[in-house]
Amino acid sequence: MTRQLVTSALPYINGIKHLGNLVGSMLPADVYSRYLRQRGHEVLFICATDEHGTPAELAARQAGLPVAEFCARQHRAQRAVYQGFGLSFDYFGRSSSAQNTEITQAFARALAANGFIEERSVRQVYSVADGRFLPDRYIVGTCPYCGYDQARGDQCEQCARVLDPTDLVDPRSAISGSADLEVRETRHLFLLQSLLAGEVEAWLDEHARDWPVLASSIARTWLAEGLRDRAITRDLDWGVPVPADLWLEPAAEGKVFYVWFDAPIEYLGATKEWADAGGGDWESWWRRGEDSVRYTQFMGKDNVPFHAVMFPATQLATREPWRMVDYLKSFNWLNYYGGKFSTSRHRGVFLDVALELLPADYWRYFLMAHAPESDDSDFTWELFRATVNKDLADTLGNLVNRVLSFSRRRFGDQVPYGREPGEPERQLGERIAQLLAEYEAELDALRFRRAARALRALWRAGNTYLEQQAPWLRVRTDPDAAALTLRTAMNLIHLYAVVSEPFVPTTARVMRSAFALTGDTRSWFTAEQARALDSVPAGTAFSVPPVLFAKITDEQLDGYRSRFGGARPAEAD
Ligand code: B3M
Ligand code: ZN
Repeated sequence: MTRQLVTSALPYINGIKHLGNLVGSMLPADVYSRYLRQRGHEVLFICATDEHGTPAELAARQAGLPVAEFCARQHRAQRAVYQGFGLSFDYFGRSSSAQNTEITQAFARALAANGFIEERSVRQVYSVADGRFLPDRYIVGTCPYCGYDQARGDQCEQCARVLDPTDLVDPRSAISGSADLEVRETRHLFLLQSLLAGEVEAWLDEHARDWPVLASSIARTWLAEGLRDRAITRDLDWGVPVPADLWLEPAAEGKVFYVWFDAPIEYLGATKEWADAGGGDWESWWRRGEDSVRYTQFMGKDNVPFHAVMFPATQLATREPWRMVDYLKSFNWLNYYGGKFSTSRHRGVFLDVALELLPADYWRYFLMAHAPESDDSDFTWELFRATVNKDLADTLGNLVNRVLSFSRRRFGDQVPYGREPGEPERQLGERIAQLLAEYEAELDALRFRRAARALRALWRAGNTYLEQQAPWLRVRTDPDAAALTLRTAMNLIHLYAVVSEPFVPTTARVMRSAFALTGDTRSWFTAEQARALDSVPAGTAFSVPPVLFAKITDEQLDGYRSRFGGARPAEAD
């Protein structure tokens, strides 16, 4: 079995994320990590909060907290929510950690030593009232093209034109509103990416062949537009300090690395945090050596250029044997009634609120079954209800409760024997083994919607078998036949408990613990075991768990729609 390194894009620190963020990175990474562990791989699943940059500073200011304190609190809040969703990170770190600072600075020194860093003077907008340089997007003014008066210095949101801050009419600071702006000279370190374009391209040629089209085409487009040198430092206080020895002239005070420079390095930083907390040897995961590690990344499509082009360029430029991504899984957007989920406008469903409404498994299953893989997909309460009620409540939950409670009523607290399996059971075993193989193939290929479909087909096969055998009727005339059906169904439940775990881990645990199996260490089913359906022998004591999934009622649906807004947003919104 190979060692498997899995990372999810790092959620930004400025607030609790929404369902779209979850399904675009952390949740599929969790499903995949759980699956790999169950298949016997050694897995290291790493994530962290991405804590630097201007948005963090501004959010802290708005909360009236020093930025370090704000980030510490937000980190705890996000961690709690991810725990609530059952995300099985081996470590959930912080990009503001000492470990990340150390590795980021070491990376920068290596880049400088190899001649890939150049100090340049640039002219940038300075806000006198705010006492700081303003990033382009924090300068607002009137768009010279369409007259929109809230256009940002990097782009007009109304006409979508890309702007330069100096294009704006009546520019002012987005932070204070002050118009007292000047253009000042400042010095920054540039990473000479233009020198690395050929290498990155060669690397992509060799490694991106089997990536999903979404990821490889974004990477290609970026490369085709040309890799430009880019500033990797900023005039800010909050961030990884730029070491003094990297500047030509001494004392470039108050400079930190750009957040997108240190954020991907935090994948390594968080691994070192894990190691320092007693986890293991971090370098064995990140230094290319003899032993094989497969590295899979998960992210939304907007993050692809940074992971497929820029971070690889940085890694290559260190001239050190760092592990680079083997497979990059990227996602489109999950929309909310055809419009964007929006953190700033509070549109859509946020993760803390979602968990107050319903248990994690309802969300996990829905999101993965409708993951925006090949296209954007849409969250609507109607679709959510239909999925929960049909797949989770009717198909899986109902089978479990019906079989166990009926068997207890008719045959007592132990799995009944009945008679020897016959042709229907043989056919069922065949079907289950075949569907399980499909499910595995989809998960191996990281096709999550199709994996969810195969899982649903496994659950359905059990329902079909039960309908055909109808033990509820048969029990009157042929109790042994009914007992055989129930025993077989209970074996299905045990199989479902094991193989559904990546998608619905909490429910899987409940299903599994219904059976008093001694030494139940099975972590997966081979084809042969799936065909045999005999992991729960007759005589095993069992209990009937509470209803696994409650159906979402009309009143609930109405309540959700009116609370969260269940309609297409007006175009101008
Ligand atoms: N924090 C995602 C975002 O905020 C960004 C990902 C970093 S991954 C190294 O859009
Ligand atoms: Zn405009």
